[in-house]
Amino acid sequence: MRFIHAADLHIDSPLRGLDRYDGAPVARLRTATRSAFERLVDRALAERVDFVLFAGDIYDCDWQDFHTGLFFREQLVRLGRAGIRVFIVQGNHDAQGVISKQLVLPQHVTVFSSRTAQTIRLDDLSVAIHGRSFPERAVDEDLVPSYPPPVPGFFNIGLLHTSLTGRAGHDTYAPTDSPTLINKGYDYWALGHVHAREVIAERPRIVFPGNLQGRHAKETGAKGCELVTVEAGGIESEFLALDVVRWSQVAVPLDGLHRLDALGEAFRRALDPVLAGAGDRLHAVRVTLTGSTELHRLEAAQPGTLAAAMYGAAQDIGEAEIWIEQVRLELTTPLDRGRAAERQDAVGELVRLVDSIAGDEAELLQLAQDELGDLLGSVPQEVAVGDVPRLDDPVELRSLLMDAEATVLARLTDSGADR
Ligand SMILES: [Mn+2]
Repeated sequence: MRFIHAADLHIDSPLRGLDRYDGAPVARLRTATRSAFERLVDRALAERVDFVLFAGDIYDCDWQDFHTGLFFREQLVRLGRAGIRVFIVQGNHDAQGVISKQLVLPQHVTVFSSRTAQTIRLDDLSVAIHGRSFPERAVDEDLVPSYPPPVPGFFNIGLLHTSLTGRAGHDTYAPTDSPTLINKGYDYWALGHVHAREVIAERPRIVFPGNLQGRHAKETGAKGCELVTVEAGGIESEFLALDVVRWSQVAVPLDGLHRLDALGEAFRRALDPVLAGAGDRLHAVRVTLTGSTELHRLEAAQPGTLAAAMYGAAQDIGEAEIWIEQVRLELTTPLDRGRAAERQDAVGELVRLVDSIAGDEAELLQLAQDELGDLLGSVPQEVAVGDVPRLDDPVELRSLLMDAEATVLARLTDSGADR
């Protein structure tokens, strides 16, 4: 017996703010959640699974129109034609109270009720599937006590949307804990809600498969579903990567690199682990340049130089398609600060000032608030996300201060880096 367990498809999730990226592959990013789901159906057919489980959040929110629901239904029909049954619990994003439009699903699809937990017996496979949907977005109670006891002699599966004891970045819904799940006596808990894949326990097997397709730079790494084979009571599980766009965050250390033409190689090295075995998809990469380099001075004299160098380096990579989502700078200029601070000129004065601010966290935070608070407060919300320094983060503020110092030093000394 084989089945697929997936969750958090978030089909047609709106990707906000793409317009501000020059040259973003907008169409491919927008259709990625759909394409990943089509790949899931392809694999289900190829692996000839007996059924497919969806542990909630198939949709991101109420549909704009019927296209979203009809797309999902069309893919379910493909499964039905191959005799593959489908079982669904609704989560916080696609709770009955969230999706206002109605669409009748095909016969081979079961959506669990939100009023009580139910058990569906598949007698031909000796499998019992227990589940309960979310009636509304917010479910505060532990749903597990309402789940029926296991069916003796059957392979028992619990289908549940939950945050468990809480997970960073995820709202708390239908909270429960692993002892409660284990004590239920089921063989497999097919969980959903948490977007990072996590195997909670082996026996019984308790798994968050993660979402099917990453949607932004914080949902990094391979995304997909679980392919589970049950034979003679043993469970074999395999993760299937189905994402068509893979998000990554890559740090490129530039310490000791002082020439622009060395950047391509440094980028390539940093990217190697990301591309290993995963070249056949679009890679969306957030790049952070770190370290102490003369190139910081060049950037200060001609802002945008380093980002352009990264875009150029991405163009040179032949075996995979790379889109650089953003280039962040966490750089310092190599400078003998001790000696510079002793100078009795503008350079010395600047370095002493910067050192004193950087060394005093309270002053740093105060300065940021005084100088930047009003300015940042007036930036529109959609611009502000991700791009604007956080005024309460000393690390980010120090980096900003070093950028400012490099800019002033470049003006004072008028010596660009080696080009
Ligand atoms: Mn959820």
